[in-house]
Amino acid sequence: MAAEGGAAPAALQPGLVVALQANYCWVLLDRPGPAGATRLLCTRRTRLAKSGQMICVGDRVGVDGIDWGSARGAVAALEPRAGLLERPAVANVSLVVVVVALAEPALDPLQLTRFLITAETTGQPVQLVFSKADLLPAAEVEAWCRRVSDWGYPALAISTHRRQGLEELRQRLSQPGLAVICGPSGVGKTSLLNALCPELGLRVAAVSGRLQRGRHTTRHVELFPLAPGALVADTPGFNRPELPGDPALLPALFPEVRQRLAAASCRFSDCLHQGEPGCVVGCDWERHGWYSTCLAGIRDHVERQERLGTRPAQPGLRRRGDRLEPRLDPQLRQASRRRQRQQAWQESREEEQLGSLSPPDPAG
Ligand SMILES: Nc1nc2c(ncn2[C@@H]2O[C@H](COP(=O)(O)OP(=O)(O)OP(=O)(O)O)[C@@H](O)[C@H]2O)c(=O)[nH]1
Ligand SMILES: [Mg+2]
Ligand SMILES: [Zn+2]
Repeated sequence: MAAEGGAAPAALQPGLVVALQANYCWVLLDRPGPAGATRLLCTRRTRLAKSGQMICVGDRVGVDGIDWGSARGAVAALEPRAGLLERPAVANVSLVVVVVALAEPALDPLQLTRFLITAETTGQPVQLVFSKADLLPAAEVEAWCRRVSDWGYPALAISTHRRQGLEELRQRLSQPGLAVICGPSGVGKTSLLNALCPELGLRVAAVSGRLQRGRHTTRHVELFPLAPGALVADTPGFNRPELPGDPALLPALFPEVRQRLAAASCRFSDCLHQGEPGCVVGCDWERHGWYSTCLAGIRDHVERQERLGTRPAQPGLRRRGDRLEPRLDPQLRQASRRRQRQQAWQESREEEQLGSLSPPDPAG
C-alpha cells in the first residue's frame, strides 16, 4: 500500500463501504479497476482516525493507495452523510425497516416503540414489518396492523414460511437508496433477505429458551444489492434500543404528536405534552403512556448524568475528564462501537441464562 502523505495526491477512487471487519472495511468501487476488481479491503488513513471520524457501513468514501494485485487500499476521504442510524450504525440510510415478530419472540409494544424512535431519529421514512404472520390467526394479525396504523405506521405482515407479503416487501426495498433492516434478535430479519434473494444463503438460527429469544446470529452489518441502485443492510438484532439524550427531542419522534401539531400548534412552545390543560396533543392516543415512560426514562438518565457530572454543561460542548471540548457534528461523531458490542454481548449472555422476565428498561 502507498505511503501516507507523499507528493501529488492521486485521484481518489469513489466507492461505498459495504461491510466492516475489525479495523478494515470492504469498499465497493463505483468503477471497476483493472481486471474488473470491484471490492477492496481497505484500512483507514490515520488522519481520518485522528479527526475522530468513524467509518460506517453505507458511507461514501474515497480510496487511494490501491494495490490492484491484492485488492487492497486505504480510505482517505469520507463524504458528508445524509442520514445516520446510530445503532446499528449505518450511514446514508434512505429507509428504515423495523421488523418485529408477531410471536416467537412475543411482540412487546414498548420495545417496538423504542425501535421506532431510533428509526425516526434518522429523519427518513420508516416501514414497519410484522414477521412470522403464520404464527397468529389472521384476525389477530389484522388487529395488530390496525393498531399500529393508528400510531402512524401502516405495517406489512409477512411470513417467509408461507411466502406471504414478500412481493410487497420486495417492491418497497427495490426503490433506489439504502434500506436498513433492524429489530430484535430472532425475528427473522436475515430469513426475509434469504427469502427475497435465496442466492445470498445467509446464516439464520432458531430462537431458543422459554421466551423464544433470538441468538444474535447476525454479527455484522452488511449491504446487499437487491435491485439496480437499491441496497439493503442486514443488521445484528438487539433488544434494547437507546432513547435520545434530550427530552425535547422525543415529541417529534412520534407520528401521533407530529400529526396533532400539524393540525394546530400547542399553547406552550416548549411543551412536552404531558396532559397540561390547553396542550393540543393531549393524552387520547394509545402510545401516550409509553411516550411518558420514555420521557421519564430520558429525564432519569439526564439527572443521573448531572449528578455524576457526565452531562455536557452546554449544548455543543462535552465533558472529557475535567475539560470541556466542542461536541463533534453528531453526524460524524465517533459512536462507541465497543459499548454497543458490550451491550450486545451482555444481552446474549442474559438470554443464554434463560432470559429475564423484566420488561425493557425505559432508562436505556
Ligand atoms: N414461524 C416462522 N418462523 C420464521 C419465519 N421467518 C423466520 N423464522 C425463524 O426465525 C428464526 C430466526 O430467524 P433469523 O432470520 O436468524 O432472525 P434474525 O432476526 O436475523 O436474528 P439475528 O440475526 O439474531 O438478529 C429462524 O429459526 C427462522 O427459521 C416465519 O415467517 N415464520
Ligand atoms: Mg440475522
Ligand atoms: Zn403540548
